[in-house]
Amino acid sequence: MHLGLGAFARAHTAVFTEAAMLASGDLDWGIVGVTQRSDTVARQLAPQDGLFAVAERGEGAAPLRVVSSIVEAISGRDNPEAVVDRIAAEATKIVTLTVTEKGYRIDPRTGTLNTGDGEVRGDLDGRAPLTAIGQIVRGLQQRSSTGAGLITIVSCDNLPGNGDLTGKLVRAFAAALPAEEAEPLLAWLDANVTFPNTMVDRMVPATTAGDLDAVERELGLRDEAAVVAEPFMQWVIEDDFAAGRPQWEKAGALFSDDVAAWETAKLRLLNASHSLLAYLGLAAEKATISDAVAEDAFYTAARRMMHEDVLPTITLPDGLDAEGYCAQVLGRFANPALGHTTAKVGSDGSQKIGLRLLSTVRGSLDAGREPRWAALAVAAWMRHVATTPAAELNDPLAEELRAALPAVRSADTVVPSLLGCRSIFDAGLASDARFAGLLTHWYRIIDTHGLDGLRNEINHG
Ligand code: CS2
Repeated sequence: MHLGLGAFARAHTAVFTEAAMLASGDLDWGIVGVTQRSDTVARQLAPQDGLFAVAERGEGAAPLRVVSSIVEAISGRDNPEAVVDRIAAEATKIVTLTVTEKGYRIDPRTGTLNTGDGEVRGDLDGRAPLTAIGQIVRGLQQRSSTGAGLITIVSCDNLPGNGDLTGKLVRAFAAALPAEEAEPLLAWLDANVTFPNTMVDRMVPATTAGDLDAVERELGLRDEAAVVAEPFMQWVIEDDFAAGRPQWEKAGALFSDDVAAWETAKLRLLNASHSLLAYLGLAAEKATISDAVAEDAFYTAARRMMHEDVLPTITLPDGLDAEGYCAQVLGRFANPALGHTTAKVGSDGSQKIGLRLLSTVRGSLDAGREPRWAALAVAAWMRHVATTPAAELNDPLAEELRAALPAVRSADTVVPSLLGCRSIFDAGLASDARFAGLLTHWYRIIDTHGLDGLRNEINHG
């Protein structure tokens, strides 16, 4: 089962799974994909028998590939009972998920499931579940009563300790059920379900109409579910599977006991500089990440953030060379054929900056250093929030952010107002004068001196 059948899942998990099956000859696997909020991909894949093309873009691109590992695509919104039944089915051995940060419905104040969230409440109250965690728990609950046996839940989202976190959320949901249901279910979960941690990596932009036309010319067929992706792909997985798995290592996945270190490195180096470039790019009207990184000053800011703010605050996994990794990441951002938009990477900032950037800010401040570049990224995000027309801000906390913003918007008013959002900044960070000073400094430069001011400050400040 795969929950969250977006472009990333098709270009990553489905490709790894098919490649593993072909390389190992173990053909007994197939993916039932579930779309979460929108049924578009399920509707696109159904008449194509689940087949779709992956078009790699950029240097080293492989020829167009038609992927056949998805055997069924269902709309979770329209068929929630089917999702529960499939998770409960004896034939299902693994549930993978790519539902994005916001799909986990975490309460940022507690770090666990937000049981006050209306959708989570709806699922807890017993309707056919619509949230990912609700779907998993209801499926597992049914599984526990039919004796369908062991199963593995694999989060493939950009969250630190994504497996441990998913296990925690699943248990929190189970514990919030009436006691007579909760107790046996929690005991069953302990004995029957594993939640390995993973780190996933591949840049996959949203497919455009132009991409579909290009694929049609190459393939000679119209493929409504085609995806484009960079050539690079990586998957690091903790080998903790309760009921078997495809031999993903034969497709290049790395099984490791040190996934946490891989995930931290990827989130704070790659995703953090992706966000930095997205918000600087949005401020300077650059439509794509490759346009943003082509601006020398922005390239410098990303590079210096990685080297000066991030690397001193993390421990790299064995086998990862810092210099090589950072250079490779910047090279991947520069891929001009990918068309990864700054708007897409800049979306859902409230869900991303804490994990990607504030972790580095905190680590640097604790060590007595100024997180100059990570603060630039946060300031650029703040300015994006303050200058984007209310209806256009693509963020699940848009309402809360809008309510926090002052009527008159300048560095001196926006920074303290947004720092007051406890869903994003904890009290310690919000009251740190060094951090506030850096944010105000950068915000003012972006706001009043524009691109030239930024160039000047980044290069000579
Ligand atoms: C990006 C990621 O949209 C975003 O927030 O930073 O989706 C990024 O492209 C992937 O994590 C790369 O593996």
